[in-house]
This record gives sequence, C-alpha cells and structure tokens, in this order.
Amino acid sequence: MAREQTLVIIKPDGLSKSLTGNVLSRLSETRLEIAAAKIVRVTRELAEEHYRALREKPFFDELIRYIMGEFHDRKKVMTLVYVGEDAIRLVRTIAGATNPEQADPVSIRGAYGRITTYGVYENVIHASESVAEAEREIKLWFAPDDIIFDLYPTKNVQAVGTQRIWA
Ligand code: DAT
Ligand code: MG
Repeated sequence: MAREQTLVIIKPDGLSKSLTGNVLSRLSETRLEIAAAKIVRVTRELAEEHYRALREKPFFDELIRYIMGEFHDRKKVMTLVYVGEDAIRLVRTIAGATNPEQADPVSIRGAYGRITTYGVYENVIHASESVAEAEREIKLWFAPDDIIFDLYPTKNVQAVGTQRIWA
C-alpha cells in the first residue's frame, strides 16, 4: 500500500441537505488526513474540465448543471484533499457505488443519494478513481499553496497583471 492523495467533492445536494458534517464524520473513519479544504462556486468551465472524460455521455449536460448547483439552492461545493495509505480505495469504499440505488445502504451514497426524475444520480460526493485522476483533479481544484503538503512538483513564475487584495 502506498501513501496516496484523493480529491473529495461534497456536491450541491450534500450542502443543500446539510450533510457536510455527516459526510466528514463518515470520511474520518478512514483515519486519513485532510490536507486542503475550501468552498467553491463551480463555473461551467471548471465543471466541464472536471468531468471531461464523460462529455460523450447522454447525461453530461445534466451532470454539469448538477455540479454547478443549478438544481439546488446552494450553488457551491466543498472540496477537500485527503492524504494517507490507500486513500483512493478507502474513500471510494465509504462513498459507495456510483448509482445510489445500487450503493451499499451504509455507504454515503447509499444512505443519502437519490436518482432524480431528470435522470441524474445525485450521489452526494465525488471521490477520485485512480492515482492519475487524483493528480489531475487536485491540480484542477487547488493551487499548491492551498494544500499543506507539497504533493506534486511546483515551479515559481513571475506574477503578471493585477491582483485583488483586501482593501
Ligand atoms: P463516480 O462518481 O462513481 O466516479 P463516474 O465517474 O462514472 O462515477 O460518473 C461521474 C458522475 O456522473 C457520477 O458520480 C454520477 C453521474 N453519473 C454516472 N453515471 C450516470 C448515469 N448512468 N446516469 C446518470 N448520472 C450518472
Ligand atoms: Mg469518476
């Protein structure tokens, strides 16, 4: 077993149903360490990049609208990086199967997910599937300085243009 990192997203249905605490409690059973966390308003660009492997699927457009929060009153997600031995498998196991109706009822998706009448699996959380996908996703959602460990190589670039700071 190797030390790994994995990306978790608590999706808009999870936030809308006030499940954040429950989900984090379930994930703490893994004994993995949280290395980064933030609340994000998801743009279409970010959503489409995150799910780019699924762009040919018939449910792609609904999936993008779902992760952007267009079906919920909470147009945001919570994104976290978990680090530790066997992190990818441990989180996927507690998350449960993709289809919430087929997921173990004790898993997060089995307990809290649903299939909506518009056909999307509202399955509460995202969890990276592989080491390569975890790297791609963590780099997409987080900047190096958002994460307490140096998970991947970095480089320094000279900042250009203007930057917004506290007034
Ligand atoms: P997972 O999230 O378990 O890695 P995935 O990567 O195949 O599953 O799909 C990403 C998301 O897309 C999934 O969490 C819910 C949605 N989805 C997948 N298959 C679907 C289907 N057949 N119908 C509706 N939504 C689906
Ligand atoms: Mg996936």
